[in-house]
Amino acid sequence: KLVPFSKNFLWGSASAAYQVEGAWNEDGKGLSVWDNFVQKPGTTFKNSNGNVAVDHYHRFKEDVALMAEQGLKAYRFSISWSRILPNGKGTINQKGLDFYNELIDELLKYDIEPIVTIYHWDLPQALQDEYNGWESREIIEDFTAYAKILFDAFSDRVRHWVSLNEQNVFIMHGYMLGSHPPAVQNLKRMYEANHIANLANASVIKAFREGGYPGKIGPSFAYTPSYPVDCHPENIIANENMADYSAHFWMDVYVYGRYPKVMLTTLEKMGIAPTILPTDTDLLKQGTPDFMGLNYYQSVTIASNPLDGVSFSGKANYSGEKGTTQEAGMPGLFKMVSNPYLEKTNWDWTIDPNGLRVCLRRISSRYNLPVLITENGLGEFDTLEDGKIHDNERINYLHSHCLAIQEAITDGVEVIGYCTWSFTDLLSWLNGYQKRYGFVYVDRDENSEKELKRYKKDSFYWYQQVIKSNGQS
Ligand code: BGP
Repeated sequence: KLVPFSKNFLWGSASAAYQVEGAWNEDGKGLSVWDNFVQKPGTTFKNSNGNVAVDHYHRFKEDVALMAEQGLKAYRFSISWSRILPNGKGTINQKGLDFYNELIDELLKYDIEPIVTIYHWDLPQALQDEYNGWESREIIEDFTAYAKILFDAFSDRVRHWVSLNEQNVFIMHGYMLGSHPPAVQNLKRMYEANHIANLANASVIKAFREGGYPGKIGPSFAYTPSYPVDCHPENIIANENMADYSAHFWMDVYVYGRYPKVMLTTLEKMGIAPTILPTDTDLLKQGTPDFMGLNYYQSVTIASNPLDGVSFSGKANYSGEKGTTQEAGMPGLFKMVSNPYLEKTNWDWTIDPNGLRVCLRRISSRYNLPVLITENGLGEFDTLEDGKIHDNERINYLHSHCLAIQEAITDGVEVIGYCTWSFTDLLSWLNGYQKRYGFVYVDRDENSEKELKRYKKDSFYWYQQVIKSNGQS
């Protein structure tokens, strides 16, 4: 028998500043690395950008009213660093603080709990220019100072803070795949930048504690759990490599303040291990999270990969043409292969609710932390017909994942809440506007903003019932 969701379970939905706000150069906002990156032709799908996005900056009251109509208990959004500090540090832009103050107050008016992400990838360009952003230890102090401004301004009303969103994703895309800014492809620099991001994350959590602010704080991690393709010993080891490489390498540092030994040894052998100073370990151990934020979309299946095998240089599917993803992996460590038991989306992401249960159980058992699911959802083409959007696939996806959460709760995992990705449709970083995730359809093409009218999808009403019945429907 399944254990019911707790009475104060946070049924929520999520977004990120760059993906919804627009107003990229208004009211004193400074440039972010994404504002710059999208100017270069060919960096995103059909050159889509967040200059206007879905204009949440000007329409947040309309969006929050829709959240209230749906009955949301929580809304996770991120703060644009360069809206608060146009140069990344120094003078505060009061209009930036005003915007988020108004947004928070508007949410609270309807009893919607704000969950605030401090960093969702839009690094101030000024810091990239000055010292190469995440590659310099100077960012630790600047990121902490920025976070303290937010704690001072909003912690009277915010109870859950997300420090870094998907460090594993912005670091790997930024420094290995070259598909996010600063679009570097250099593993040595990647592991250095990653280590510095770990220190910055810990420093912010430490500052939160030392400041005596109320509430809880933790990072959001993009956990893609992996399964061995079969029980061949080489595939079992490949899957162990993948688990260390893609999951423990980050979460162990957040929680235990140290890297998994086997992975570190591998990086040392390759000459790409980060420089770890003796004082770093102290800082990491002082900045451990209150909860683990979990972003879950899909699982992967793993096989062994010889030293001259596939790398991550193959084509990724950013267009929605099913079956166009090429095999990828780390030579000598692992590669990803198809799972015959799982369906895939048009972007070749597996649909695997059981994978969410696996993540929840593993986080709970390995780290003994409560979990806040900060993202989960289905990206698809949706069609607007007579003002309606029949997104049954999304309903099925979310429904099966809610069941998996309940199973994990029954297994003994403490789950604080569930934020679907996303509330309104929004910009997908590399996949443009045609890949939609929202409960609310926004009428917008890749390169034409239309009138950005909002339409409630079928899933909007479905989730309304889920919230109303506290997960019983
Ligand atoms: C996560 C990000 C989100 C969001 C989501 C969907 O990695 O935190 O910002 O974009 O993935 O991914 P995509 O837009 O690539 O489909």
